[in-house]
Amino acid sequence: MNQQEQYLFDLNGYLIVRNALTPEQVTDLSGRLEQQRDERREAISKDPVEEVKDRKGRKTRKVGIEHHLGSDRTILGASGTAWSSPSMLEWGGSYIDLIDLPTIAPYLETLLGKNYRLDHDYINIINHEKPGQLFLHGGGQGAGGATDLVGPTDGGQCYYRYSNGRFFNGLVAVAFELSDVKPGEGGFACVPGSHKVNVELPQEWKLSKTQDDIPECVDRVAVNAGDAIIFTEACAHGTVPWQGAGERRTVFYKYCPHAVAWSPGYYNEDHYDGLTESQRAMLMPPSAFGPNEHTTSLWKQAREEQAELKSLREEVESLRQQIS
Ligand SMILES: O=C(O)CCC(=O)C(=O)O
Repeated sequence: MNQQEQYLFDLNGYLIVRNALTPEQVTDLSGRLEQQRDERREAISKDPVEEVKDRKGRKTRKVGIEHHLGSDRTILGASGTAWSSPSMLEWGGSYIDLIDLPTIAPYLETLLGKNYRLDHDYINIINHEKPGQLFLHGGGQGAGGATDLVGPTDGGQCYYRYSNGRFFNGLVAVAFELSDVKPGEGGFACVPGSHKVNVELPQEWKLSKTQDDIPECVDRVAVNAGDAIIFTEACAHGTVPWQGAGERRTVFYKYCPHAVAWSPGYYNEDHYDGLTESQRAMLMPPSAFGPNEHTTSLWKQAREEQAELKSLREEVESLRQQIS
């Protein structure tokens, strides 16, 4: 991350990394996504209720799943434990490579420090059928306010600061664009500089149902397929309603320091083959100690217990079926 980029990030709270992905990676990510969408459409047509649970333990309905794939990691998988929440990492290929991408890693290291972790991932798809609306959220020093999406639980985790020659961020998002987003079409937007603001975003600016309602202080960001937008969650941001002919498909990987946790669900590194040491460290659950010998063995034991629980549950279920 060069001096100019550091200056712009500190000034605006976001940065565009051009060609962060190769055309081959865009093709691979898009292909795997479309395969998932096809499979889900088919599954939903057969069974409209998915075997997933929301944060209150209720079964979630199919609605929106096609447009909001992957996980904000508040949805649990069929076994209903924090280690089983679905993720786009399950799609393999380039979705695994994105965990620790060489074109992005130097930015994350500068913005988060050496030991950071992947907290959650998801994909957002907007098109003329589901254009979405702009809901500005985030805001430095809790300036999103009490009605902010992260406000009610904001214990200061949505922070941004620069001191002693270092950046400090509570959550850094990387938005990988799989399609071109031309000026005026929609997509990522933010209030530049709001990661340092001390006054709550005016209520009437938080929600814009159409592009005409959007306040002037908002930057709307045009990008090409393969570009990545890196932003601090502390910058008030959201998605501009879509007006393009095609579709915007954006993959989000969100990172934080090891001591910070946003998601109540953890990645289970044992679910993925061939991970590098660095990728494994980034998937590790949170702790102030970061990845080291002690935490590695602690979490390994927790994963083993999780696997045992899963197999015991399967055994009980099979006995139950034999009895009934
Ligand atoms: O659509 C976008 O780029 C913004 C997404 C967003 O608001 C978020 O991930 O918190």
